[in-house]
Amino acid sequence: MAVQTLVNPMDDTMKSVYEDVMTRDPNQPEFHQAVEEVLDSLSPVIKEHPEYLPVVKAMVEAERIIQFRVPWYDDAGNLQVNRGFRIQMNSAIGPYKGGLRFHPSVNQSILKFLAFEQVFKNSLTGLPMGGGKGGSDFNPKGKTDAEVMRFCQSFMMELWRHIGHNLDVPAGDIGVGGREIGYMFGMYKKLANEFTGILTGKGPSYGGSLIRPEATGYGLVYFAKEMLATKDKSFEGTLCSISGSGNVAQFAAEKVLDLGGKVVTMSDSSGWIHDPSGIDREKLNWIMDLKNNRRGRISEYAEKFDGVVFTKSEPEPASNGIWGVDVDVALPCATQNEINGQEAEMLVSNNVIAVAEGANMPCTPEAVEVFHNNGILFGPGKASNAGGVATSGLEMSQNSLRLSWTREEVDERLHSIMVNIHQNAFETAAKYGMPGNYVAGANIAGFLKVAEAMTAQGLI
Ligand code: NDP
Ligand code: 2IT
Repeated sequence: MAVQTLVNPMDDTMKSVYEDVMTRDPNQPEFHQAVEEVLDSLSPVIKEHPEYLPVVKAMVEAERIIQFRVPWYDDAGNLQVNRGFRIQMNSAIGPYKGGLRFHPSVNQSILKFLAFEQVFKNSLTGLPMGGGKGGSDFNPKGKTDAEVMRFCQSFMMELWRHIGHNLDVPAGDIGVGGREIGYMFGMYKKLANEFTGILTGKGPSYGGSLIRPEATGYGLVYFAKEMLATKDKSFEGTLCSISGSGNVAQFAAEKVLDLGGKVVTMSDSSGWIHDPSGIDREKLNWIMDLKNNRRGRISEYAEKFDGVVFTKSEPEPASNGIWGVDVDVALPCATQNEINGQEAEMLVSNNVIAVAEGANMPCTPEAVEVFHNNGILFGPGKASNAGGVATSGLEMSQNSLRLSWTREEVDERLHSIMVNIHQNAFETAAKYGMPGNYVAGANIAGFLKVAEAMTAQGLI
């Protein structure tokens, strides 16, 4: 049965908010895309709560945007100059919280879309975290450790004055993992002359939470498991395609294997591999070493293991056929807009049961419409990938308490947060007349908490 979607659902009030957003920042297509989807979902809420219209108008404007120069010296002694950003989007329910992305494509539009989505995602976790995002157009690929360290130190030399453990707590995202967090933490500690939980995703020896590296991927699969259960299905025996081979993709694959599924694809920005015999634990460990230690390309997997086909992607993003593989569950875990309408049709024609977003906004609006119109279970990133930031919230709690929880304790909390997010999105969608539409459910549930807090605080 098709999920009830709204065709041109934005009413006139929401349309005027959207037009203002586009007029103010006409060159920010990713931000427009993220805002449009939320405004589509909110029309029925504003009908019920007209007092929340000013909240919507305020929420589409960042509380503060910081942009700065990041000068650093490469190994040859040449000065390189990058651009750094931090978008402090909304602090109504807690300190700004969200990752840092280092990728050549980074600009205000991409970071504003990510910061905007983060506000709703963080609200859904039930933890006291506002929304933010930051990063740089720095490309870590091909840089030496020493160059990455000098870049991170220079980046933090400016960012440190704008953040704080009760003000804004960054973490990782694309291109920012344990290595970069470590270098930035060290610089912050030196400049501020204090040891606090200023960043999450830290190493376990200096205040990091166990399970934080695994959390986004594990949480994604916990969420997808809940979606499948609504149709009396499970991961046992399912075929899964995963895109990306970074942090989120690696641990999504691990959890799919734990639950008895078979992963047949992974990718990076140069292409994708199809392994019909399945990426088992041993092969996944090999990928983790390839990507995390040797920093190699996924094409090497096809050279190493028999029966694997590597397909080059030209140009980005990574797809170019990956979504044509016949699977039951698809987990896009690379980057934004990696599944378009046509690719969604390909998944549907292969009878995909569920698609859950590990990446932020990997499915275009056309793709989401295809899934909804064909009754495919669809988990939007702000719900399905919230496990990462939720566990960052748990890292902040442990830092404040000055103690560490066990793996089992953190994993249990992560699991129950994902079950709650699923239930909240599912029930909210039904309550507002769109049963099965997790996009509407997540947007509305995330919004209501922030709207109440902003209203109580006087919309300043
Ligand atoms: P990583 O940098 O660890 O991995 C990113 C993966 O995606 C790599 O395989 C990379 O390929 C590929 N990729 C990146 N950009 C592109 C592109 N433009 N085209 C094709 N492939 C691309 O990042 P994460 O795994 O942390 O992040 C992946 C996604 O998940 C992002 O959308 C991020 O915002 C989202 N996310 C991350 C969370 C986290 O906790 N880390 C939490 C919630 C969401 P290559 O190796 O060639 O660069
Ligand atoms: O998109 C995301 O939720 C993240 N990159 C994680 C943010 C965080 O603060 O852990």
